[in-house]
Amino acid sequence: MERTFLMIKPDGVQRGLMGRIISRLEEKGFTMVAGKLVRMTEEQAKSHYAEHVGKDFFPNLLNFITSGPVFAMVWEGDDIVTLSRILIGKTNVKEALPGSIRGDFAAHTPNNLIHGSDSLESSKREIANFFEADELVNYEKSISQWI
Ligand code: IDP
Ligand code: MG
Repeated sequence: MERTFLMIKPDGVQRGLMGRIISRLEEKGFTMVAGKLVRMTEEQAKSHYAEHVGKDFFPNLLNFITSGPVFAMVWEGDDIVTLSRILIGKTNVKEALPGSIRGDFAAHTPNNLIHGSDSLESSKREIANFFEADELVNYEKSISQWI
């Protein structure tokens, strides 16, 4: 069982898509183990997107991601790092297929609604950037045997 960091970006919060995005993840069979609405600090955003600091789109990304609240979450499931990225869809909106969250709801690459960790290593670092260990809730869903 893996855990990953998923975050509804400010556009998803402002557009009222939190519920629909969370539904997609629930319907897939994943389990939310932590979630909170937060306004990212500049320092937290630079740490979260450390690999992109210095790229041409970074100033816009930093401005966007700190422009309003985000809904930060930790989700659990088998192979969830890979599977959640498929559910989210490709970064470039021109490549994000219908059926994926970005494919269905995002019309511009910078405003692509949701973040998902790209590896297990990233997920650990990103989770620690938002949550204390005791904020993650361990529980079993009785339906899990059917998923
Ligand atoms: P990801 O969110 O699919 O992992 P990354 O390459 O890690 O994509 O980029 C982080 C975020 O930066 C993207 O989700 C998107 O919001 C933004 N971004 C990435 N590439 C571009 C670009 O070429 N132009 C504008 N924004 C971009
Ligand atoms: Mg990324």
